[in-house]
Amino acid sequence: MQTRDYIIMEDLYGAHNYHPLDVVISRAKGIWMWDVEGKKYLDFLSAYSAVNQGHCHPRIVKTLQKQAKKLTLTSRAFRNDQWPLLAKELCDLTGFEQVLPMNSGAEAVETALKIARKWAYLKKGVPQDQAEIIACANNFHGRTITVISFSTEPLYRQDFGPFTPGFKIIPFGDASALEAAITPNTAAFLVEPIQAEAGILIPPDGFLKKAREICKQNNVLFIADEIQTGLGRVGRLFACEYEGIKPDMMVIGKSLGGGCYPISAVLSTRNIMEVIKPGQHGSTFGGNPLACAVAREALRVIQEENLVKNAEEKGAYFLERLKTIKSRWIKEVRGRGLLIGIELWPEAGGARRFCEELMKEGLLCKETHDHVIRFAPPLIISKRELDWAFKRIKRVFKRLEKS
Ligand code: IF1
Repeated sequence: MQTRDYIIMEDLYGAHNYHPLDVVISRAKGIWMWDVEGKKYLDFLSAYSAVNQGHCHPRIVKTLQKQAKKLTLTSRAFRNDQWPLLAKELCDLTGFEQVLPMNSGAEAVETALKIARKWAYLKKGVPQDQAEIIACANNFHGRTITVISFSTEPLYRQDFGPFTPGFKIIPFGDASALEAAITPNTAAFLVEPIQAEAGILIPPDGFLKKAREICKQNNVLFIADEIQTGLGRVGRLFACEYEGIKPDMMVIGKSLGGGCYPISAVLSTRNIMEVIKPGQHGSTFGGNPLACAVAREALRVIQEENLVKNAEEKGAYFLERLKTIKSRWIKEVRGRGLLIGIELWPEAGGARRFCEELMKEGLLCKETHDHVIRFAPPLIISKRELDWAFKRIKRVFKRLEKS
């Protein structure tokens, strides 16, 4: 079968909830991917930061294989010998006290919201069913009905109502709006420290710190969604570190599974986590030994291969190089670590056609919304490989400007 055959089959039998680039990948290693015809590409997306450690990382794959032969699933009806170790290692790494394991990012976000509501009733004394949670405009936290209930993107909400009540929206980066939105019934403030899907939007300096203080003063939980920004992507282990803040709850996912296995988690303090009692929340696959073994190795790889530092250094280098591209179509180049966006003016005709041209050059990336080209290579990338990519990006800008 060739590329075209796979595409025809996918479009016939697969639901059309995506509009992927027309490339069919069958193999990948490190930062490279190969399509079914054997053409090689540089992965400049990392499955939306789920493959920070690089594709098929030998250590992670080996751990996956070893654990798969030993024990894969017990459910939480019984205990297994991997989950306690992952929970402890995550706490040691992050400074949180307890972890609740789930599978997908959206599930972990929902879990954090459930904990926050219960905390509001049990610990803060909010009257039953009155808890409010504040989120930010242009947020992205996943696709479940509750999570899209506080999305501000019509595309994600259209015809999916009725929605879950109890959410309020403030502009991203506006601390006084947060302060004004808080009432005695506010349970939590949920925020992405950098809004990735919204177009790699970095909040004004001091916003997260101020928001954190406001939450503390008002007995409101500060929940950071580090699902995409976390685990090294932005040049710190977590994006919140840029402002030296520690959330009450943090949600992680994506490359926690090393690109091999889905796993997500909510981290918090004992005092908050203890509001959840046996039977009140769970998941068949949450905390399964296969996921936990993979996640433990995925975390070790991030630390032992210095991926956080590499993301910081290579990201800064690449950002500077991108800024040297002279094009009337570029509105702004911005990013932190290896989460970088090029925002185009509308005259550029949309980011999608740039991604399609880059694909022809052997570089795979994905636009976000209409006008931002997003770059997020695996964190193992070298300077030489970034130079390779840069040459092609520059070439594509030149070519499209002429056409
Ligand atoms: C898709 C976006 C990225 C996330 C944050 C929670 C989740 C995500 C900050 C939910 C997921 C993914 C979902 C994926 C595309 C991708 C994405 F463009 F849609 F926004 F990365 F930028 N919080 N982001 O970024 O995690 O349930 O998917 O495991 O196609 O929906 P999930």
